[in-house]
Amino acid sequence: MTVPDPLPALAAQTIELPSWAFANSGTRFKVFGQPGVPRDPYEKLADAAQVHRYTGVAPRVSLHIPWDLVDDYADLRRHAAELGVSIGAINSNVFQDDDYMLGSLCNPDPRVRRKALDHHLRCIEIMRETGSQDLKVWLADGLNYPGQDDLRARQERLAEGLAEIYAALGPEHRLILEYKFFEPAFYATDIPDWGTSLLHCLALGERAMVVLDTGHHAPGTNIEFIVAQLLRVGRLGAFDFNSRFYADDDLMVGAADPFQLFRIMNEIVAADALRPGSGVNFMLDQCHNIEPKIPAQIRSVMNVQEATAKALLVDRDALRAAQTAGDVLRANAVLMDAYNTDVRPLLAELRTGQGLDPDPVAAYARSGYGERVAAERVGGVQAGWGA
Ligand code: PSV
Ligand code: MN
Ligand code: MN
Repeated sequence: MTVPDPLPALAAQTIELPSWAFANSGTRFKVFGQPGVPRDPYEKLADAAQVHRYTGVAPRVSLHIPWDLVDDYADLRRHAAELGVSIGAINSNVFQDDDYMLGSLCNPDPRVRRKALDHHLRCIEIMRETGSQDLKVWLADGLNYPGQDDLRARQERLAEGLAEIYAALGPEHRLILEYKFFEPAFYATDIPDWGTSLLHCLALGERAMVVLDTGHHAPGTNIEFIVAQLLRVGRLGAFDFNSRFYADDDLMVGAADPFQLFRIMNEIVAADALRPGSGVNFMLDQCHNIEPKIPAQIRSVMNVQEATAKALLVDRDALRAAQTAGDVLRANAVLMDAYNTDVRPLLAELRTGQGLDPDPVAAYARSGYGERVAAERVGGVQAGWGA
């Protein structure tokens, strides 16, 4: 077996947390409030910093604007630094206002398009104020009925809007463009798939990259193929990791299908895209509706680490030899050997070596943080929909 030591790669890995995962969230049927949830973006960062404290690999937090509105972003940036974290991607939210009922950048009304553009320009200012490098664009734009609007005209409006946004970015910034095949629109979504996202990115320039949200595909889609394809052309900008059983469920990554997560991370490792600086931002996009949020984020980070560790244990030489020899069963066995390895002792060793508790969930529970904030904080905010 010729596998390099996985510990250095695991030690260098980072995972970005979503601010909204720490706020109250739910389905369209009910939002269950939890005690101690953050009342503002400052407290969301404090909770995210707990995840980093016990895992050591979650040093950035994505913000969603306007869910995370504050008066002074330089102050929020300082607050993050004091907590040992930094601001990650800025998500431009152009789906909450009544004005956006028929879309944002694709809306047939130029006034609404202008409003959506101006919001993105404000998000770019916030990137400058917070030191964020990624503008993450996900649009809820789409159609519910055939004939409702002109499909091609909407693509032209989209291309025009994205070009204006891209031109406003600094050379240190990236535009990362997310796709989703349905919801909230049910007949046609304006950026439904990786191909549409990639076409727009290619037209924009080399700092435009695709975001792959694992929950945004039809059931049965081979997501690792998309990962491999985007890596080939250097346009995989980021993941929004989560799990789905049926639709865009936003459950904990690795909970529904840990084997899929392994297959994705296997493509990442095979293409040497795990390295910091490889251009792929590993983010979570999840909501914890019935489970406690901070431990759920800790568990999610650990699930990504476990899948990564298994991918790093794939014997690449043996795999290539079996593939070259056309040995189907051997090639599959090499992959499955890695997947079936219990990597928990390895990750415990990693954490101990970093001065962390080998069991982050237990260490967090022992800290008493959850009980403390439940006593201190009254009136936590809702993550988004309806907020
Ligand atoms: C849309 O479903 C999405 O995945 C986008 O990333 C949004 O920004 C996010 O959810 C909000 O949770
Ligand atoms: Mn997402
Ligand atoms: Mn989603």
